[in-house]
Amino acid sequence: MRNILVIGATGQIGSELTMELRKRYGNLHVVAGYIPGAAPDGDLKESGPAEIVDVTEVHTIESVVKKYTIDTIYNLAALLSVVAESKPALAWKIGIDGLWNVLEVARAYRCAVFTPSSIGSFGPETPHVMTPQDTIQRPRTMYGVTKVTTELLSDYYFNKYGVDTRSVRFPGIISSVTPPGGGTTDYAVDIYYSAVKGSRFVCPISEGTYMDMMYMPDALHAAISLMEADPSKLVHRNSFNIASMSFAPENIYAAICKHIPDFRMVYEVDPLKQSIADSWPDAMDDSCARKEWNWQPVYNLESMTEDMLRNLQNKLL
Ligand code: AKB
Repeated sequence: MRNILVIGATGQIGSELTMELRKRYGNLHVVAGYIPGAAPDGDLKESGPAEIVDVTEVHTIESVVKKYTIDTIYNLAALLSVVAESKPALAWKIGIDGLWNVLEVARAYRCAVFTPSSIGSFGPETPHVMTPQDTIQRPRTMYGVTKVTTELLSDYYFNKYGVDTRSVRFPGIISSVTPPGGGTTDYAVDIYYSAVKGSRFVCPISEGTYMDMMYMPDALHAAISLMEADPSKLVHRNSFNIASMSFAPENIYAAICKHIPDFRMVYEVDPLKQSIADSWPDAMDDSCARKEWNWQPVYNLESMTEDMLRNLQNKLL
């Protein structure tokens, strides 16, 4: 039985990952780590332990790891790509100084650590189509710089100290539960809210801009199954390309229109978001993840759209 700490448990991925881990390992075995001002509520609060954990304050990590004899940490503390461009120092402090603290505690208390990377770890010189697992990574965003550093530092702690670090490069994650904030791929969540509310969607990303995206259940499955994978089969660790669908705004719009034919979308391109999107892959090659730990997604654009619209109709109407 594992004892798990999720850092950033009230964020977009953390809120659902914590509940999924509690289903799997038992409520009392999964601690929701949150920062003051982002306390858990509802099921997340009721179903299991919650503690203040601020990655920038190493003692808050250490005391929770000691108190609950934690052996696995999911470190989800980060600023997303757009907001990191306006707060680069904070993005570094949380993403890298915070990771350093997590890895130091993991080294001392022999914890395994999952810290996600992202499609944002790639840059304009990266091959955009079927982006290979091992390729050039020269991002020009602070988010990307922190993600490449995350990959390198996590591998360093594995090679130098034997800390069991593992990671995936997440695409844009789509979910109906907790909205993302400050990302380049957020439009692919916002569009569903507009469609269900019956409002016109103003798309900040231009027609023809392809990016990898993933439905939350597949993202959760990826993180958990990688951490459960047989380590002897892992050639790579930090970090694996994972993919399930790649689309441009006109594709997701068309998928929604099959269910809501009078839905309208117009383009009003945001130059920052567009330049970030243009520097990211169109679609990644995830064959190493498939081979080394049997990664296999379930959802495609059509099945995700059906599920998203059903869930948001229940939530909003
Ligand atoms: C973002 O858009 O910043 C994130 C990501 C792809 O890492 N969703």
